[in-house]
Amino acid sequence: MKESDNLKEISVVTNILKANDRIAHELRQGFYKSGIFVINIMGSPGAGKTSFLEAIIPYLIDNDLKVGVICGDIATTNDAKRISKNNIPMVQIMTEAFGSSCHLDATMIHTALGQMNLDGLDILFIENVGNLVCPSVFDIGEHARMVVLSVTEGEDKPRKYPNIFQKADCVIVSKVDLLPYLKIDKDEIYKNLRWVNPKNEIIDFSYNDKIYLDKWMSWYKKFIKV
Ligand SMILES: Nc1nc2c(ncn2[C@@H]2O[C@H](COP(=O)(O)OP(=O)(O)OP(=O)(O)O)[C@@H](O)[C@H]2O)c(=O)[nH]1
Ligand SMILES: [Mg+2]
Repeated sequence: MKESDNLKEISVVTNILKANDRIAHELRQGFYKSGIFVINIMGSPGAGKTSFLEAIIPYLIDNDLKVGVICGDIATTNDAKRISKNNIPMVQIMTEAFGSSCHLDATMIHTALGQMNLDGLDILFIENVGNLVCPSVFDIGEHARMVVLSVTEGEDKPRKYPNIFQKADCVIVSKVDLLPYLKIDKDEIYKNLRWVNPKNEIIDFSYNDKIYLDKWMSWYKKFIKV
């Protein structure tokens, strides 16, 4: 391959990201005008993204907030089925229709919004495709980024996949109820998260205990005021 071919490839990737960022910027402006706060939830496959949503949605509804969800997966409508029990506006994106993409992008979100009733929504959660790498590169018009990191993934993941944690506003350390059964040092997970990003909020989570939802709510209220 000639050096000039390499350069062409780089410029194509740059153009794709630029086009994505333009659409994401327009989406964010639209959300802002409609008073919808948008949270992009990322994390490894099985980290507990949907479980967090299953816990937080009824809690937010009880707090008089209107919530919508876009779920992203390569295949299946499993997550949508779990979330739909709450009877809220929601859409499942299956990226196999977009070449089995390992992340969501702004065009997919734009398409999904065309199928949703956003009237009166306060919060729109977007559950990204399970992956610790690619979702961090694509702006999807969100106002905040959350990463769900389960304690079963090991202490070193923030250092191995730093980008996603560097760009996060909030990290949920999930499945803490399993700690007594694992050889995992939670302090070490926190230390590694702080090492890659000293600023983001870190909140423990287990679907067994509502106290973690109160902590998330405190972060949310603080964040939307800034
Ligand atoms: N013990 C325990 N298990 C959990 C917790 N949260 C999630 N799990 C389990 O972890 C598994 C994966 O959870 P999901 O919520 O489907 O994970 P996800 O990140 O949405 O997965 P993908 O969408 O496939 O990437 C399920 O079997 C959950 O029951 C938790 O707080 N404690
Ligand atoms: Mg899920």
